[in-house]
Amino acid sequence: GAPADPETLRSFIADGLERARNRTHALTDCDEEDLLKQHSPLMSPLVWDLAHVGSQEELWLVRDVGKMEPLRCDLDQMYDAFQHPRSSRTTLPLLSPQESRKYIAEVRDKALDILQRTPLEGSPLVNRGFAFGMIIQHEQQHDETMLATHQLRIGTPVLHGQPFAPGVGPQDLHALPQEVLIPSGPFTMGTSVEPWALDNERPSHTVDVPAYWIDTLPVTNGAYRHFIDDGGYRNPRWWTPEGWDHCRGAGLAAPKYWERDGDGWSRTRFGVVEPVPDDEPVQHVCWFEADAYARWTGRRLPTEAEWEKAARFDPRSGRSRRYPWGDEDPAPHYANLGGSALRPAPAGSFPAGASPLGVRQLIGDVWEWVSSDFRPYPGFTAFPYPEYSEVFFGSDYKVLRGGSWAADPAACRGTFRNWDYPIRRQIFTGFRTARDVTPVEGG
Ligand code: AVJ
Ligand code: FE
Repeated sequence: GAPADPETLRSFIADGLERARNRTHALTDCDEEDLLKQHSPLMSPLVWDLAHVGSQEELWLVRDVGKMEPLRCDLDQMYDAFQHPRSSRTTLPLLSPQESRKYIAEVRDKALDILQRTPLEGSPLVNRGFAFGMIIQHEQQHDETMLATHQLRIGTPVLHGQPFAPGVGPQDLHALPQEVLIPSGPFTMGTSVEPWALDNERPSHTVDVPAYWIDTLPVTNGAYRHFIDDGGYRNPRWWTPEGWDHCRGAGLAAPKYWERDGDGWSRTRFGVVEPVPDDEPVQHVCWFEADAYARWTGRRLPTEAEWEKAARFDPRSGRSRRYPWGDEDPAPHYANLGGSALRPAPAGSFPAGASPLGVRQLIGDVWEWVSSDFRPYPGFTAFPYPEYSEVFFGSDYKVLRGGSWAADPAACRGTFRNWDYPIRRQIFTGFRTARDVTPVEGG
């Protein structure tokens, strides 16, 4: 996390900004045509994301924190996500790729000057470098969005996955219990102390959670296939009424990107066709599919509080950790984050990343749908702007937890909350299931 000492904090921020920018450049290092094209009505052209990260950086770091004159007022509307739906952005007079790179580099130069001269304390906006942390997270979130665009792209592959760190693979699968009992009792949810936590993660508050069982691992492709084979997509019994309408209307029959291949399944991953690997956490399922699968197994999705208690609660100390493995920042032996793998790790990987009670892969690999709607915590205040979270609160959006393989460590924590519509599948989403404790089990 953000260091306390101001000089160490400054270099930590500069490093975070640079890592995000390197990633942005790597994800936009393709033909002009690929950058300008609408790969899917669900996504912006990559060149919009490219300039949008600079536009947000100008707004918050150059104008708000630095109190400097605007560089490009004329771009504000064009790169405001609320002004133009994603499907319409190719019709805008967007900056070219070259102009976008030049613009974001100019903004970055100014932001780095401002970083050197701004005291990282005083107002909540700059305290412990918050605004800089917010901008790092913003760019990293758009980098994940650009990966979803790349996955939708048709054509010769331009991205190539890197292997996992040695020794993180599944070794003790046979010894792992299917599910873990989380004892009843209160735990601390959310945070008031994590310096770069966003408004929707705040404030910390106590939630009393009855005992429940939760899957040790995310649901795998192999397990999910049994749901398909059992006619899960053709049986309204497993679906909510809206879910069933959507399943029928959209013609859902398998996770997005799956194709029938003889009596098995294959999928295209960033332009390369491969068999669907049984041992990998399922991804590209919407909330309705996750919910239906859970009901088919006689179980349910965990609530958001259940997910966070499984991920953070340490029964020995009674306190909530920053991550399942403890308070240390993510590292390659703890979790699959950062986007370079281009895939989730096999279920059962990362024994070092397990929670105190033994739940695995809560951080990284796939975003996990939970049953809960995206709502504010008690005592929520929008900060620094209502359009980050507040305008999305309500019953339209479902919560996603834990971060995917495409999320960067800077934008992933035990308290981090993501959200999307329950029909969304182009994002890197999976899930795990839970169940109540029966009276016999004595919860
Ligand atoms: C938190 C991932 C839902 O991508 O819409 C990016 C993050 N907010 N720019 C999104 C965000 C503004 C947001 N999600
Ligand atoms: Fe944005």
